Amino acid sequence: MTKSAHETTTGQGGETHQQASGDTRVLTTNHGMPISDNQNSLKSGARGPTLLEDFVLREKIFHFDHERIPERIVHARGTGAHGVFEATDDISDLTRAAVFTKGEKTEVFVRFSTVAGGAGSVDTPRDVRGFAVKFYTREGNWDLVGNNIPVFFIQDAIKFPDLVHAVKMEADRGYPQAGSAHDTFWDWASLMPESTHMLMWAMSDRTLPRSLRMIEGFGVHTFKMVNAAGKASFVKFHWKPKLGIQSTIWDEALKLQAADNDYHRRDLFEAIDGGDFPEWELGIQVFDQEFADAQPYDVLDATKLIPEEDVPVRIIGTMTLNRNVDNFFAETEQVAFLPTNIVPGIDFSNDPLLQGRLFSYLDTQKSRLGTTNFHQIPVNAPRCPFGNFQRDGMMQTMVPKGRANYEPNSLAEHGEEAGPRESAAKGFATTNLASGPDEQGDKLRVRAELFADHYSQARLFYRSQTENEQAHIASSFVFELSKVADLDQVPARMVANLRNVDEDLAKRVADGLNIELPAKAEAARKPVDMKPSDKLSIHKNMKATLKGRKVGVLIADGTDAGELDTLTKAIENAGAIVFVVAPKVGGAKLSDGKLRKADGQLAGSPSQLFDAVAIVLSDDGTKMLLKEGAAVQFAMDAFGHLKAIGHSKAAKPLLDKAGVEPDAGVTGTGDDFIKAAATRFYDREPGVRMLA
Ligand code: HDE
Repeated sequence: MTKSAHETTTGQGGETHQQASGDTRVLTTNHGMPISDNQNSLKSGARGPTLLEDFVLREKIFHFDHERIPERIVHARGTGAHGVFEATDDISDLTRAAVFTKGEKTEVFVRFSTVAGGAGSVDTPRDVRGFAVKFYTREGNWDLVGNNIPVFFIQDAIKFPDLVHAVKMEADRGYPQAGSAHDTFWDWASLMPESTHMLMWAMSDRTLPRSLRMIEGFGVHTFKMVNAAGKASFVKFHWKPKLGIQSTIWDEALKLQAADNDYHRRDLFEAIDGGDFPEWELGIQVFDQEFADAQPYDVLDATKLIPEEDVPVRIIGTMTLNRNVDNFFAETEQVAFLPTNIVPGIDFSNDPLLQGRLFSYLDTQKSRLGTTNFHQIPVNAPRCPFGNFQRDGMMQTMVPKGRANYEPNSLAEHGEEAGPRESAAKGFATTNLASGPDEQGDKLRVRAELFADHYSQARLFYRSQTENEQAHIASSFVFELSKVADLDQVPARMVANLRNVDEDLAKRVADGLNIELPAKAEAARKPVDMKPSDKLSIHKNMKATLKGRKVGVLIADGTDAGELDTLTKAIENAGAIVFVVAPKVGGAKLSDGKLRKADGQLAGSPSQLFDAVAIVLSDDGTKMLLKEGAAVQFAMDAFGHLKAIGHSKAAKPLLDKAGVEPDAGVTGTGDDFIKAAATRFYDREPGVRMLA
């Protein structure tokens, strides 16, 4: 149902209340009084002063003045959507959580985010993406607040404020916004060897997603699952996108920032709006104490992952995002995720990063949303019945009846409503399964022994990448470190750390910066060689598909109508969206004399917005566009960003001018293009840019 502006939604059930006036068409004050004039303030004479008496003006401006709430200290820029999770496998041997009953469907709300930038920053910086899912289960809300990278920068929550201060805009100058390529971040990172593994991921194409629909998600920490008999197992959570993982490349991401600040949120919104619902599979890695004890890393250390080759990911459900929010502020901005939102059958581990998070998120919601009653905001409220004896507070919207606001009470004996009671059988119970030695004992400000290995998995990650991906990582380090003013100290310190990861990588970065190779940093614990894991590479796991993709088709006056028609049908049949670009947005007059409307004007629709492009022009159209820089750039960037370019024969001079050289990705406009458009041509890269 589409709600009109004058309706308000309140309460847990999301029911719609009509205004007190009884007439839903009449604009009213917040207190229901019908307003006769909402455009002119009350004045003493037509040119006289505005009167204090004007409560309509006062209420409107008062409310407006307070429209903003503090943005999230991290993950401020985000976008959300509703959906459903369906459990597809019987895992009652592992957990008693109702959400995992085979066939059970649970409503979800997901918020994706960047980490460092403010709410008004861009969608495509090099940054980690938040992947936070709220499951409204029948046993209460379960929030799986993860990222698109399976490890984290630090091992202990006490370091988080330092990490965040270092990466966000610098304190004195207020820039740079939304990026890690600056002094304070690399100063901190080069002094923090435990961040090295995460840095490898951050410098890889993982932080340049093509679409939020094409990212993986990870719970990061080790959690526990507990079955009905109380038996606990360790688990790691994974989200796998059905569209496959797909990233852009750095030059493309930079240009995307200029072409469309909102690239990712628009992409997600439009896909859902168009009925192309993004889907992920939820998988778990399950292991026991014996496995944990045998690994060269600590499973409680959030800077480590468990290779999928060692513990395969078992798929247990599917999530489909099928509904956009009705109101960005009410839902996406006000949604409050809490790692402490857990349900019976799932439990925490002693990961010291997770333990710190269990404190942090509740605090932050009170500061952001201003009240302890933030759980009553519709997007946060459980869908199952809930109740306790917590009462009152700012913005209380529930109206509990009767006197029962304490326990124990015996009010029921007098026939009064006595309120809810705890249930040992149904309730959450903390498991006492320890994951190894030292989980209890003396009070110490220390970390467990294996946490001192900072490099083995950074090496594992690097060595699991394709040659091209390794070159991207080396080039990202060079780019980011070249933005550091203190060239003498910081980059050298970073490269000294990288020598513990991989000598070749360290050399490439030093070369790229043109600095001397520094002495190797001393490692707190000698790294070990782990077996490379193909699953850590994007390129080794990419799907050749046009599903969920967008193809830009450049046309102009004179374009062959038949060729265009056949091509667009073929693209659509392959599952992609066709976006027609023309010099004028009103369209182009095709060979059949008919006007073909464009979806975007050439100057505002550069090729970085598309996964592949086709250039369908007549001789005259080509002649005209040879004089249009945006058209030449369209082809040049598509080529430089390693995309397929399909073209009509007549368009060849435009491609020549753009420096497009023939290769497997440069095709005609027939089937060869449809096949090529499903992939990218990474082999082309050494010919178009110098990588480290
Ligand atoms: Fe967060 N994090 N975080 N974080 N985090 C927040 O909570 C924090 C960490 C993650 O879309 C804040 O509501 C601490 C790891 C996501 O609303 C805050 C530590 C992971 C989101 C906070 C971490 C995350 C947040 C800011 C170290 C991946 C966005 C606003 C112990 C597993 C959720 C808010 C959304 C948000 C604290 C580390 C993911 C301040 C103290 C590790 C996806 O509470």
